[in-house]
Amino acid sequence: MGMDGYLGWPLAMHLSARGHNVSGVDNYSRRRNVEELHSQSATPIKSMRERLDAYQKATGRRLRFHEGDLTKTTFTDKVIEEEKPDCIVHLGEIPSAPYSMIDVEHCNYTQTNNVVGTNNILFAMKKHAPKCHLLKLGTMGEYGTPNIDIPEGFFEVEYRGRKDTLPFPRQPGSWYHLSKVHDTHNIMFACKIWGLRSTDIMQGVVHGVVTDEMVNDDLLTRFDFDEAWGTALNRFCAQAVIGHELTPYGKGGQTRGYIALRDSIQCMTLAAENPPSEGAYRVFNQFDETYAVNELAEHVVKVAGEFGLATKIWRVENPRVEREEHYYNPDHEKLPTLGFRPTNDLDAKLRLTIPKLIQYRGRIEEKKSTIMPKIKWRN
Ligand code: NAD
Ligand code: USQ
Repeated sequence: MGMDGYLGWPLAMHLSARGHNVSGVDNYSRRRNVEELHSQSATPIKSMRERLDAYQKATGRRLRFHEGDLTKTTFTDKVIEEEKPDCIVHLGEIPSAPYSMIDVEHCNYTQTNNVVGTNNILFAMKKHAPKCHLLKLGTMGEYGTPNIDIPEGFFEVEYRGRKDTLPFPRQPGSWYHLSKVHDTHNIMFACKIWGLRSTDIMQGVVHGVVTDEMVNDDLLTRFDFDEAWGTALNRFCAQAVIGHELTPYGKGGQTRGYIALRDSIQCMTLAAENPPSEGAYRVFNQFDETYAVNELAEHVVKVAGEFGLATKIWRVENPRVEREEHYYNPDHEKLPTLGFRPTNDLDAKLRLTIPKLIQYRGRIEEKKSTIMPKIKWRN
């Protein structure tokens, strides 16, 4: 679900390359929503039809595809009845915190799209594919930034002399992140009452653009850099390439988990190929390392310098309401136990991303007016 997206397209190719039969769903809303904010992907992405043909030409393998909207119950029901999947990787949501903070329409659009789409999948699974594994992309941002360690989903609590294992508190920082919390509760409930099985992935911020399956540029995935659709490290790389100052917000001590695109693909593949048992709801925290945004900016300045790019850091006023200096220590043991190993270190990953963006510098230049943040958490 969400096969036309930043993660969906490279994941579909990777699963297909491993011999799985892959079918995708998308309504192309990401393309429209980016256009709505007058922005574009730095990489020139092909239409889905062209992507499917280019992939077949390069590999001899064909991916299946259904165009449609997951919030339409009959559409989602029909796709799952027809495909009877063993595993659904659900990436088909609106992923932008700033976009959800624009106004009531964007908040409601994000939350309705995400919560209703997920519920339609759960009900269709119950009816047509009750043994299917739902691999759902949540976000590390569900937990927020508490002043204690963050476990993988659940923790043991002792209160007034009694003990229990409970879901770890969620303290998200945007209407978008809240939509993921609502999904988490709905999925956990569906597993409990219907015996469905699910892995809820709390993923950190993804960065990078190149994966092994992108053997030519017709197979590239999207790469966004504007204030709403670009994520921190990707934005910094794009900024460096056009000589724009890097933009850590506020004090720049905001710390998050970050994961490279190819590592995210590796983790989702491991989770898909190692499903939980019937009725089980499990949570994986998925990231390579944690970094403060100031540290990210420093890494980008250093690696961009190797490509002859002189880059400065500009601490801009923070448009968000968030802690700018805080404790952050999330667990991430379950995926390494399944065999996950990050492919290489952050600087080596930046050395793959930056040259790819240099190739498409003109497309970033064209939309550079979308870089500085204008969407504010408190209007
Ligand atoms: P994306 O927007 O590029 O991909 C999502 C795809 O789903 C898009 O192609 C979009 O058109 C499609 N879609 C959305 N709503 C749909 C609907 N109602 N019906 C059919 N298709 C629909 O986003 P992404 O960056 O690839 O993220 C994928 C998932 O991973 C999201 O759930 C996101 O919240 C989560 N995630 C992303 C990151 C990140 O840094 N990119 C980090 C953590 C979690
Ligand atoms: N930030 C800056 N400067 C920028 C952009 C961002 O300092 O130019 C800061 C933000 O204020 C925030 C941190 O960097 O403190 C991360 O911001 P982000 O835009 O990279 O990430 P976020 O809004 O949290 O959302 C992204 C994806 C979302 C995913 C989430 C994972 O868009 O889909 O769920 O990362 S996580 O952050 O772990 O929740």
